[in-house]
Amino acid sequence: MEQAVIDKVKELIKQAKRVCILTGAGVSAESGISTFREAQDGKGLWSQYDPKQLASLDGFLQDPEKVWQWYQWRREVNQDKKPNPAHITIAQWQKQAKASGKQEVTLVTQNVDGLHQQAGSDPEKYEVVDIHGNIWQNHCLQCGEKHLEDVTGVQQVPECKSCGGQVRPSVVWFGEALDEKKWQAAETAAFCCDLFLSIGTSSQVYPAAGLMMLAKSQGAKIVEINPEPTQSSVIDYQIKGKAGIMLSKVVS
Ligand code: BV8
Ligand code: ZN
Repeated sequence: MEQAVIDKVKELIKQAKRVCILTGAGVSAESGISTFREAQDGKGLWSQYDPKQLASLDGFLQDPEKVWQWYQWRREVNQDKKPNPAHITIAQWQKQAKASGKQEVTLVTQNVDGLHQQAGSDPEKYEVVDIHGNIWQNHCLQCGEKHLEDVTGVQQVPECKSCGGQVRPSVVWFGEALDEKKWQAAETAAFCCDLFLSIGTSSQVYPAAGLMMLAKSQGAKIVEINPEPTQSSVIDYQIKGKAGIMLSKVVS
């Protein structure tokens, strides 16, 4: 069964004119970055907290120091992580597609780890739309100004140089709206594609999880790559496996 699905998906990728790829934490798993749920490693300092609580505006407002330190811990444990074959295969595919002029490959990622960008997917050319932001950047909660200083090892919440406000990580928290422009680009990519690949995401977080339905509603073929298939009924082809291994099988 598996090989037949892989052959079919390989064919679809070759024929597709416009491809929309949505990635989640699973594509960074083989780089050693724990997925959102594993982030609480069960024994560490943070295991008693719920990530949805910490990764939320309310959580920050209630205890800015605790949320800031959780991000500092995540940045510390992830600063040496490198792109894995999944990130690299996608970036190379995008380059080849662009060079051939025959195919558009838009990558929408829920990940904030910056590994797609490190692998060569270029945010400037809208090749990667990081709809949940970027954990390596910070800005002021009050005035929005970017905080460009290096915050390595800073345990207190930094103060904004312009307005004295609180500096926060430039990620989208639960309960916060996504960046308008980025979300528009993501919706357009899902609406216009003829092939939608959902890779390494549990499809539980909205509005990102709705992109697959949007693609399906306008007739795109839906492919999922995940060792634990989600039960979404709109999926046409399910490849059960790790992104780093399966992607190199279907993208020639
Ligand atoms: C919004 C950045 C509205 C932060 C993230 C009730 C109350 C409150 C809110 C809601 C609610 N119900 C719905 C909502 C909306 C909420 C939501 O969807 N909640 C969920 C939990 C139900 N969404 C929001 O709040 C969004 N904003 O709706 O705003 C609004 C509108 C206008 C004005 C004001 C407000 C914002 C959502 C963004 C949250 N930020 N990240 C940070 O990182 O610190 S989400 C974060 O979690 C990730 O970015 C990611 O999106 C998500 C985790 O999901 P996945 O990436 O799928 O990862 P997960 O661990 O779940 O799964 C990993 C998968 O990989 C698994 O399936 C596994 O099998 C697979 N895998 C493992 N290994 C591999 C693999 N796959 C391939 N290869 C492998 N090797
Ligand atoms: Zn400010």
